Amino acid sequence: MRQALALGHRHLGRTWPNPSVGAVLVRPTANGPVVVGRGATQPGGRPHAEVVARAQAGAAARGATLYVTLEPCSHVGRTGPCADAMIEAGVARVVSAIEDPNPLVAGHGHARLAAAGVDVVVGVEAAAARQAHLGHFTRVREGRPAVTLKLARTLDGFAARVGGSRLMITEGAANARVHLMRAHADGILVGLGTVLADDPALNVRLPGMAESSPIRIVFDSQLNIPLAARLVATARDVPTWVVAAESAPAAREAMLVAAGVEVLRVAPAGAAGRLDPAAALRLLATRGLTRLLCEGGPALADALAEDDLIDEVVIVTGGVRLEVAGLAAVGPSLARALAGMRALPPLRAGPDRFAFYERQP
Ligand code: AOF
Ligand code: ZN
Repeated sequence: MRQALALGHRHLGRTWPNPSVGAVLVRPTANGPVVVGRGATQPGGRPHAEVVARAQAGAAARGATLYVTLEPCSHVGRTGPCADAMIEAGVARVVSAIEDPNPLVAGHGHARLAAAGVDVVVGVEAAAARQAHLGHFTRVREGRPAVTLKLARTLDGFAARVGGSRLMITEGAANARVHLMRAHADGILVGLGTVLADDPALNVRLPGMAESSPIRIVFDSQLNIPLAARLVATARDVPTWVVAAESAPAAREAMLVAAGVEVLRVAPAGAAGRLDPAAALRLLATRGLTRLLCEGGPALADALAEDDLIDEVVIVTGGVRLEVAGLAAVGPSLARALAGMRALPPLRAGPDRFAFYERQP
């Protein structure tokens, strides 16, 4: 099952609207069990993991055990159900980590296998699988993508200078790790303030991983993003969505669209034309996004925390000090949210430190 989880992990960020599932087919032989097929959900969400593993195994799937990180599907989507494919292939046993919360599946996949005489075991590595498929769970159950907040802060706790000129907080090894986090997200979210302060590119700049750049998303209620911003200037290379309130000027929308940006309107707007973060996330889920990495800034992070929309937090503390008072990295609502979260083991990357927090189950 751990191998299956590792296989699914490889395609995180590339299978939306589907979860990235991993599957391993193992066949008993006189010399002990042998892996005969491996699969992960393919980029774009199809084919499903089980079908990939089965194709690799060929006739060796007969009598094999399938280890799979999510219940095999039972619905007819763009192809037939994975449960039926396993039955046809003669798979003898299915070890599944967790039930699929998708109401089209929701136990029917396991039941179908069992009814066909397949030995079914459910619940192996369930916690790891729930974590791996967190975005699928939040999208199906809450109608929103899972949100991981990443914030960088100086040793003295600041995210930026007051007035907001660009401030580099972390270095090489930490930055590479952040780029990997980006690659595993479906979308990267920032507020307009971060665009104005940092003019970020928000792409994946790891060797060989340029194609893993997720969709770049800006919450910008009134469409004030400058046309000269890097995100706008490169919108034809990496998809860029700007989420705005209904009240934002149509003329601005036309200019952004001409530059290759996609503008999404959220209704109803919150107070004074502001975006309601929960409604904006719901819209992103209807577009198929399951996993968002929010890279700030502090105002957006606090607004998300206030509405209880953050599932995971990653705080990267760089080795530098600002020395003067700057913009606090952690606002009051985020501090409250963090106090209720569970801290996971920290990690060092050069002089920088990563602290991880997750929502209590
Ligand atoms: C599986 N194996 O590898 C994945 C599954 O639109 P479709 O037909 O591709 O179905 C999408 C649903 O299938 C998705 O919402 C989730 O419930 C399940 N994903 N199931 O058996 C897989 N990715
Ligand atoms: Zn399937």
